[in-house]
Amino acid sequence: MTDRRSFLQAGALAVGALGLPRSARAAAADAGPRVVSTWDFGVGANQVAWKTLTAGGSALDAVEQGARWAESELCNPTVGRCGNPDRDGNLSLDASIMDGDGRCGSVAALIDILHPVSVARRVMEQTPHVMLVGQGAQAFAVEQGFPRGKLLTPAAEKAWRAWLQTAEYAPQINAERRTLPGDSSNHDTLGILARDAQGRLAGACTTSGMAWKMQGRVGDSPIIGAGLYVDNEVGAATASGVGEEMIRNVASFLVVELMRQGRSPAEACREAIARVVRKRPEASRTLQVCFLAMNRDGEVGAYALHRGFVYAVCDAQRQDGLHDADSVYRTEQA
Ligand code: SD4
Repeated sequence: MTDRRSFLQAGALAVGALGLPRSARAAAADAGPRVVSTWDFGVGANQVAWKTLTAGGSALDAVEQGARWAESELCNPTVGRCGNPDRDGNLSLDASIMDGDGRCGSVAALIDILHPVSVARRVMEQTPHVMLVGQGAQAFAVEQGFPRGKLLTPAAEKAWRAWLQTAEYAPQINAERRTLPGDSSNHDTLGILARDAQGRLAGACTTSGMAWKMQGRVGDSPIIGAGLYVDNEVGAATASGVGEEMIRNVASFLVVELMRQGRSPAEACREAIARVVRKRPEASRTLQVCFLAMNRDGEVGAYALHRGFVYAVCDAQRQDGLHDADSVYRTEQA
């Protein structure tokens, strides 16, 4: 039952989120190809994706290439080969990929394979399934010709040993901004969304998950609808931050559905963040959750719980755009 207080709250959010009519926004948006990614390293991922698009690749090819760049080229403590391990010292990777026709694939808790996003694409293209996990995902990857090898870097192992001193699991807001060596960064998932010249959409999401997670823990990034969702009719959304909150709210699907109902990408992301707050108001003070969305017209929006979430936008005008997302809590807490 809706009590008066929650009704008023919901009403206030709805009115605040009405924004521009869809047609006006569509006119404002440039209908050309565009790639958007989470965090500042998204600039590099976007540029790789952009090269793929301008060379005639599809949106799907573009997001895969952008994500692969983040998984290997970038030394990032929460994506790919440089990721921090779980509390037992295992580096396990999660990734998903989806196109606007609803085709999707994902892998979770994948160990010793460098490119989870490409394995996710193979799951999508070569199997009757959507998601493979753990040993099964690894066996499939090896069968598909992906090399297997230890990925944990000496720096990540050192950070893990340092963490073992206290063994306290406490995700930090915007830890990706701490770039000091040996630092125990926590949030750094790459979510990447692309729109190609034909107007097709695709997205990918790749991560090593939360540092020091329990063995077997799966976050939002490989869960279709939580960390990533794409629909050519409407738009695409991806997420970064503490994945449990995205899973609870099926958040990327929610963002796309809000856009379907007429919200702009920014309004949809803001409403999804409002749901996270309503569901767990106390927890939301100490956790970071971030959404990034692009509608089918190429209009981009983002919103976060806490200040500090940045996202990268790349198109024909500018390949290195970086923007601050608006947030519920305005002061930087980390
Ligand atoms: C997860 N959402 O596994 C990921 C972590 C993350 O930026 O986004 N870090 O919960």
